[in-house]
Amino acid sequence: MSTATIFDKIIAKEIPAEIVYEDELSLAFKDINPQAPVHLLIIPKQRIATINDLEEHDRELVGHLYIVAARLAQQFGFAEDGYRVVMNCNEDGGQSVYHIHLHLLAGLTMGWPPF
Ligand code: DGP
Repeated sequence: MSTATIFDKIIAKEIPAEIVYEDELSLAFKDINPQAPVHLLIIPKQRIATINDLEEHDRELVGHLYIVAARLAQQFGFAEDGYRVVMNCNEDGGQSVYHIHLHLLAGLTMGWPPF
């Protein structure tokens, strides 16, 4: 079992977050340190530390996170202009919270590659 993170406290509503979507499997909220005009985090309520820890039975859950991201992009009105969805993994990938999360970034024209 992985170690609890700050995201468990957000899921439990023990600390505040600007929640923009919630269902039985997932939660989406504004990133505390936004890297774009719109920067949302979409997380599973179930704690999974990194992409490396995903198992076959998580297939549907991960798909669900992407569908939530797409719906939020539509809802926030930037689906057509475009946006970026990214999941960082471990130190070199830039992960700082060890509870998987999709970053949904939008509201500007992004460059590539991201380093
Ligand atoms: P990553 O570096 O990929 O693990 O992204 C973690 C993100 O989580 C980072 O962009 C900042 C955000 N974050 C960390 N702590 C909090 C918090 O307490 N509240 C909110 N809303 N976001 C947080």
